[in-house]
Amino acid sequence: MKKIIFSLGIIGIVSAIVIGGTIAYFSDTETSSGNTFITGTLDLKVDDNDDPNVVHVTLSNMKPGDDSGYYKWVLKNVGSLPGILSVTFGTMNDQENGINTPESIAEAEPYGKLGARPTLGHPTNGELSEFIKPGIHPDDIWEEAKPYTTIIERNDEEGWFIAQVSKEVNTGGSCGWGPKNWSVPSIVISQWAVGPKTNYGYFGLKSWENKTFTYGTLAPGAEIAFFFKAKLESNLQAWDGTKWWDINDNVIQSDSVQFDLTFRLEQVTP
Ligand SMILES: [Ca+2]
Ligand SMILES: [Ca+2]
Ligand SMILES: [Ca+2]
Ligand SMILES: [Ca+2]
Repeated sequence: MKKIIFSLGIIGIVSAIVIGGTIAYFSDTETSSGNTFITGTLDLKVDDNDDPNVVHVTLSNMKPGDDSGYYKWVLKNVGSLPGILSVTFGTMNDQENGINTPESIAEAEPYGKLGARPTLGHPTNGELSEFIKPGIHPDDIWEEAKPYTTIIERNDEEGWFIAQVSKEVNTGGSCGWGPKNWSVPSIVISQWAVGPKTNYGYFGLKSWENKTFTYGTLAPGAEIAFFFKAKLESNLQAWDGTKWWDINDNVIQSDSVQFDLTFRLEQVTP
């Protein structure tokens, strides 16, 4: 019996090598004294699609109180080697899309004098990304999710935290990584502070511009989902690192923001 199992094991290994050879994305064969070495593959698929692993997100026509719901992308390592998976938020392409009268009045208000933007004034290319919240304040995590949520890192001045959620429960509005069959993330990346740039840097979605979040190692054949959610509070306010200031909600009228998400699978270096 033992012998039979052993033989099957050999067959399994042989067929795995043969299959690996035929589906290899790139392959390099070097022969020496009858031994063959075949290079492994590193290949990421996003929602079953191949490179360039970039998705475009457009947020427009939003109004205070809106919630985009979760965007979800399933990432799969279809190569033969483990890889380090990460996502990078691209440049926030904010657009003013015209300024109507209420927006013009709001944008003329020197809310910077309240401390949020002392010298910069309003950007003329729109400011939606500064007010979009890709997260939730730790105190606002939904009650049903609290017992399953463990905060791993937290920075209240910059307004973010990272948490681990042990059960498929909705924390109430954050992005991150999660099992592909879940509808919410299990590793929550939260940016809850919004508003114009301060000494602490940008807040809101704008603070994720050109930022990379690493998931960790994705084994060959493994899948994980990335979740993204955008929210506009029903009353726009600005965080300055210590407190909130009221903002005239009309500053974001007709504004839109576009950005890319780039998923990357990189070789694990020993
Ligand atoms: Ca506008
Ligand atoms: Ca503006
Ligand atoms: Ca307001
Ligand atoms: Ca605006």
